Amino acid sequence: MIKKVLIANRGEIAVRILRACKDLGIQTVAIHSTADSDAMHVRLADESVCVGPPQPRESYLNIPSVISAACVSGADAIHPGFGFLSENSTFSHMLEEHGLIFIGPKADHIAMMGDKITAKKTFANLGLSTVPGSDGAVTNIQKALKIANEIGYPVLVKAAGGGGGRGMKVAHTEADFAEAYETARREAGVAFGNDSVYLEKYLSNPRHIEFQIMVDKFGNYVHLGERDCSLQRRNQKIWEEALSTVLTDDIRESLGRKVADAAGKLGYLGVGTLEFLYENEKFYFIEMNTRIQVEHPITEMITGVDIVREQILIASGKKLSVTQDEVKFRGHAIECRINAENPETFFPSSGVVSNYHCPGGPGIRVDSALYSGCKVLPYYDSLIAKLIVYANDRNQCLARLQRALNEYVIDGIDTLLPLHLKLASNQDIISGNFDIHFLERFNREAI
Ligand code: MV4
Repeated sequence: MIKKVLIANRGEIAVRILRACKDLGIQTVAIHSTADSDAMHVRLADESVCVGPPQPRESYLNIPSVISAACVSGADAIHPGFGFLSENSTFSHMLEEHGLIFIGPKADHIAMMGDKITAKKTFANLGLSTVPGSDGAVTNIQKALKIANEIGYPVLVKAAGGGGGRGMKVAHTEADFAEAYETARREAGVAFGNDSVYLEKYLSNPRHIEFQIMVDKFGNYVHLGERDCSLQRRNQKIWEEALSTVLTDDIRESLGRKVADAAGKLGYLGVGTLEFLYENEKFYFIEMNTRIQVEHPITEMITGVDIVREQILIASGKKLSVTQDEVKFRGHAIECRINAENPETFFPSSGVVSNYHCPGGPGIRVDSALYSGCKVLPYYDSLIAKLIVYANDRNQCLARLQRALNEYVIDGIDTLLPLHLKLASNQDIISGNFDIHFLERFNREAI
């Protein structure tokens, strides 16, 4: 069993991982930048190591500093959380060479899923349906145009190195195609150092639905159902739900089994998420994430499985603590991401939280590193808290969500709390009538 974990992250996810370690009796080491010495994750850890200046590149992303911190503190494993080094296959490979355990999948699988073309091919070969498109990379404009015409417009040009919505261009007609293709290629080359692109039919009004899976080293695997993450803005999810209102129990069971079987056959290790677009009653696999996700708590609430604990157990060479038969879905959960942003312009906000009161009571979970008097810093991601609400059904969950949002006090900075209050009472949200474009329309109509 792992005895000491270094948490290579900050903020709410570092605190979340610390809590799982404490529940398992595992010692914890926090790392922090010079700007974060008073941060909650540092206070709660057994030990802490400063790894550099405020800029992430020089601290939380500084591989030699992070590995040195693990070596001097005697940690035997590193949990990367999400963002930062979590999907860096070089980092995970380097840990192996230092005799350190990376709490995450094998380096090969991280690299494989980092290349969206390889990921798509891999899961298509394992029996998942994918969006109609080019067979792999397109390498010149003439061939690309011919394939785009065959697919039929609108066509999406996607970067192999992209993902999470970065490096995509839509061509609505044949006349638009050359520019979309050239721009996507050029931008991908600059952003990812890889100008490889592929083509897909553009789905105009999909929902974003993802399945959580876990695989141990004995080849046991399960899925934990799906999350509906359609409410997003510029590819930043704002509100997530489990389960989705669009899946029947039968579809969940059959697609869930297909997804888990595919991960099992691949010899994947650890937890992962397979992303799908859902349109006209069909699911299309698009990408796989090889990290713990921001929205994992809603799955924890409806299944009772502690996914971070499972990550640590899997990395320690233990068996999954549940079989598929033991996974039961109960009730409904919603997560609201509380970002330090202006709720209308989404402009990031920083400063001191002058007063903090966090909601509680039945069905409420808050994952956050905030406290009264803490600083919200401009160097890092604006996610400062996650309000996770659970109830027996979706309507009760929405009622509790309103109750909790009204109770929540975060003074001194702008937050998305007022936006969430509006969403929680919006008729389309209440009816479950939304797709990935809902928030753009909602913001436009609000002005
Ligand atoms: C798409 C799509 C429409 N058609 N692919 C954006 C994030 C990346 N994971 C894939 N994305 C999309 N791929 C086809 N063929 C629309 C999106 C998309 C999107 C997907 C999920 C959540 C939010 C999104 C916002 C804009 C576009």
